[in-house]
Amino acid sequence: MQPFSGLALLRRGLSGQRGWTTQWRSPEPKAAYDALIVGGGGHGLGAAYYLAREHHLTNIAVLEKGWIGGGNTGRNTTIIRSNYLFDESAALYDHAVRLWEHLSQVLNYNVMFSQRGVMMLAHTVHDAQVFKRHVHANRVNGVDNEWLTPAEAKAFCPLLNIGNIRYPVLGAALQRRGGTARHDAVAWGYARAADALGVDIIENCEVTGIRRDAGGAVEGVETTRGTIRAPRIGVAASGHTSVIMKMAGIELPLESYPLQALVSEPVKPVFPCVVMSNTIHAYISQSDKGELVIGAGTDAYTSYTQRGGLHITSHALEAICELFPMFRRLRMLRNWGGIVDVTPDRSPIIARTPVPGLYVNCGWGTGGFKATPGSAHVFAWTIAHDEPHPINAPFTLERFRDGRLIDEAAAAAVAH
Ligand code: FAD
Ligand code: PYC
Repeated sequence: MQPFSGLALLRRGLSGQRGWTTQWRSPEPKAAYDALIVGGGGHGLGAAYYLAREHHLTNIAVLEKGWIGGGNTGRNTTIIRSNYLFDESAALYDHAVRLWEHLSQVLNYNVMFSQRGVMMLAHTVHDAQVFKRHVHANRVNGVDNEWLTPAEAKAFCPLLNIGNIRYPVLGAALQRRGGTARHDAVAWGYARAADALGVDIIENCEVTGIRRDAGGAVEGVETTRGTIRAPRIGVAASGHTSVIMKMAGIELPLESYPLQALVSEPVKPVFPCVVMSNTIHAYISQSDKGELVIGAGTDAYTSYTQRGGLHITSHALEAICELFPMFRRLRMLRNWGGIVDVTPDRSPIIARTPVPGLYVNCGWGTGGFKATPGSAHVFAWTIAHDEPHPINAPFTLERFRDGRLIDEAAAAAVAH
């Protein structure tokens, strides 16, 4: 895309946007492709982009049942960090952070990545011990993380109330390279770049069945827009992954829960960073539009309902108002939910499956947005080579059978 001067932009806007072109094509599905990606969120679109750019597989399509980015990619609170405990996770999430650092330039699309720092509050002795363990483990892995005293935490985020509150702030872990990005720009940026390399992005196309040949390998999908054949299929459908994998006879260790968030009316820039508190189930940042972006823990029950609920919202707001009393008089604009796919060890599955030609990228639970470029990059590798990239080799489906779990329940940092 050519950059416009302010005047050129104004002229185009006033001319009814004449001359503007769409950012990606809207093709009819072909009868056959070399590979299909199911799910047009960041992970699916990113995987298609890396398949085309790095593995030269361009006769491929992304099938999305709704509109791209309409799932969790466009519903999340955009927190990016890599302060996970285990070596395997540090390698995966920091791979993503390193790709985020150049993503706008690589895609020539401003994803508004802002490394404003993510601070995780400790309210109990147990929290403090866990976070200090994370700080040390992260540093061993070359991932930045530091322990702050309550006074240092307040200096970093001056609105924080460290006074006499129900859950006192005993300290905090700060990852300065963490931050936020503009969620739908990530979907749009990958879509535009993938389309430019020849990838077909097909919206309003729900996968309703997976076809297998006599030997059991995949040979295509049934969709609401007809049968599409392909010898390789990658599924990146977050909360609906288990529904799709069941079509191929595979049962996954996933539970799908709603995760809710809300935003306030927009205000002037007042909040310089991201603050999270797992113990009291709330976290907060400020978007570039000025809205305070606030989230809660997962709902208590499994469900496919993408709605917000007042009881969850009020619980999160009680916590936020105690930590940041100056927000007590802010009005809230809207709330919503997304469906997150949670594994028993709170780590993702990025792997081949027992069905030849079928690959899965799922189990990101409450925390997959931060991983988008890294996850997409290694998933594309896995599909192209029919074997995992060294970074995702530990994130198999078999680990749940073999007991090689990567337990990141504490690093997930959002209560489930
Ligand atoms: P999605 O973006 O959900 O894409 C999957 C797509 O598959 C969807 O568009 C869906 O329509 C499509 N699909 C489903 N079934 C079919 C079918 N049968 N046929 C065709 N298409 C299908 N993560 C963080 O790292 N930081 C955060 O701050 C954060 N906050 C969150 C806050 C909320 C409220 C929620 C809900 C999630 C949050 N997450 C966060 C998690 C994060 O959003 C997800 O892990 C991530 O976006 C998953 O991306 P994806 O591309 O795998 O899935
Ligand atoms: O994984 O950092 C995270 C996160 C924050 C809010 C939801 N998930």
